[in-house]
Amino acid sequence: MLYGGVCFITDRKVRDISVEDMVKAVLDGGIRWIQLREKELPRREIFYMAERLRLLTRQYSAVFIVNDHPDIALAVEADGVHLGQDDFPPERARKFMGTAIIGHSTHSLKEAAEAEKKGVDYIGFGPIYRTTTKADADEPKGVELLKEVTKRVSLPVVAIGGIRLESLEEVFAAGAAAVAVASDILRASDISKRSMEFVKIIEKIAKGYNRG
Ligand code: 3NM
Repeated sequence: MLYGGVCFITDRKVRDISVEDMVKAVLDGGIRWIQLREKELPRREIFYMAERLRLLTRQYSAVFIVNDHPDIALAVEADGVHLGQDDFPPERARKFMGTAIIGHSTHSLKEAAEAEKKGVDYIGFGPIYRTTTKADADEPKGVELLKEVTKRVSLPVVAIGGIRLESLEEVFAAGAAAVAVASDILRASDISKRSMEFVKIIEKIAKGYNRG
């Protein structure tokens, strides 16, 4: 599994608390992969937010990824950047990001296959299920297409979009290396407890696979 198998994606629209509070709660629940995804604030604010989250994630030895902004990722010494189809080209980001992690969003088999030539470390594929978190999300792609992508593409595939605790069995069975989750964790009454449930179920699934 990639970086513990679950990436938490920040979203202030789903839950009206500070990103520091949500990330702290998620880290306390045991998740060790955080992505700062901030679409509304000026880049200056995103930079300061990223700087604070870098400090926090370092205290937990967690992987920290900045969405959309390779310069901010480098400036705060994040572990990497996640780039969408309309963001800075990942193959060019590779040139100045060295060995930092580069993730890339894909929404079709074609995009997933093309990502293999871009020198990225993993791809996101989705939305697997219906999601309201991403404003311009496609129609759900479903687990059958996810299965096809994981079969055809050698990069680790991170399943995203409407992922819930109840979806974990089937998305990992479809070959996902990890899941990326926002609302299922943020809507929970206890964010830490929900995060812990994700970690526990994924550990159990991973053990099952090891037994082969
Ligand atoms: N990207 P939730 S779906 C950020 O399909 C994002 O690339 C997607 O949030 C894609 O877990 C998505 O609340 C939203 O559905 C993920």
